[in-house]
Amino acid sequence: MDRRDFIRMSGLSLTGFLLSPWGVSAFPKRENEELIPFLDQQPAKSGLLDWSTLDSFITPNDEFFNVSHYNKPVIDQDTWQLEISGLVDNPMMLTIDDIKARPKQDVIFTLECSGNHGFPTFTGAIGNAKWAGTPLAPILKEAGIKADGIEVIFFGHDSGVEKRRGNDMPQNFARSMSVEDALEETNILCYEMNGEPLPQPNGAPLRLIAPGWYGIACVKWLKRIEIRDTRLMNRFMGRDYVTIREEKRPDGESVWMETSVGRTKLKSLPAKVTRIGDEYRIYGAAWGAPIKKVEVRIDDAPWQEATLDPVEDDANSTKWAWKIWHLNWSNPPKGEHTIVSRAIDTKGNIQPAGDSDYITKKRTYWESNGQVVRKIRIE
Ligand SMILES: Nc1nc2c(c(=O)[nH]1)N[C@H]1C(S)=C(S)[C@@H](COP(=O)(O)O)O[C@H]1N2
Ligand SMILES: [Mo]
Repeated sequence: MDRRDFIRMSGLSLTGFLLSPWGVSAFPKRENEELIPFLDQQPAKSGLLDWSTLDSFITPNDEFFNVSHYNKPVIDQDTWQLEISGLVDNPMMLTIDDIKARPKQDVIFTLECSGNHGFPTFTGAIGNAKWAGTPLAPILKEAGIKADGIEVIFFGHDSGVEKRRGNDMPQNFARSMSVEDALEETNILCYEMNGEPLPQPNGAPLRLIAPGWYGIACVKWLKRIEIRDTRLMNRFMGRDYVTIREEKRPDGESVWMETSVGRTKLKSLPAKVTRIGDEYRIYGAAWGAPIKKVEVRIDDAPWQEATLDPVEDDANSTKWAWKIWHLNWSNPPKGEHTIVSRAIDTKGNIQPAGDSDYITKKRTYWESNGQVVRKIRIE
């Protein structure tokens, strides 16, 4: 039974595809399908996404991963205020009611930790949620960034002691963006996740959601937004979350690059394989850039184009969300097989192979967007 049969049988949709509760994307699941575990399947780690059971476009709040580097502050919403200060004409203090009274904007955005796939056991630091809040740009414009302001620093309430050059420095978590990047109209100050109040581990009462950026940019438990005239080079901008890569120039010269982790990179993976009788199906996801197509290679066969799960006409609402895909695999021969996927973006860029120079000459674990190879045995 294919998807269309299922839709007909369930009588849920006349529009050609099954709408999720979010109305934007279904998941191409079939009834009564049996999961065939990958041979290299790691036991699901608690707190991380379990790809082998992926069956929903939206990641429920209680299954969403959490990453934090210091403490996880519990904040009293009633006394909390957001400070907007530094090189601005009109410094501001905003209560949560002030923020909720402002225009509301939501976005379905796949948040991935840039360390995801940096280690064999760290592969589920990703989730897709509908985030809602108020746009950041109008607030920055009301505050009036002065002409010499170039840097927007987002401080969290969480803090730790950083040791540098003989100093013990208690510091709040902080990440920054250029003024130009911070003013992008997609950025929101977020207080709602999947229709519920933003959960405490995800940054309540308020966090930045920066669609198109790795998780590290999306500062939780916001305390202060400060405009300055110099670049921030703290731990999270200039030490950790710095990718070291050896690159070769056309003349063969080696150039070692150190770059701050920022915007997401094109990525995909095969998430799980199921079967109904001899009708096998490979499911996966692709994200990190506007996806044009996903291709799958089984063993040494040519790349085959996977089917992207249809989304509503208003592609804008899912522009920043992962694309769920599947490939039917009928009557696979018995024995061991490898399955690998590669995403291709609308500019024609191809997700790099795991053994490409781009990936192997990267010496740090962040931004690991190489192709993911899975192994499976068909009995
Ligand atoms: N204040 C603060 N914000 C933070 C962090 C943090 O440690 N402190 N961790 C960042 C990292 S590395 C990631 S991957 C995301 C994780 O968001 P989540 O916990 O909602 O999944 O939050 C980011 N925002
Ligand atoms: Mo992260």
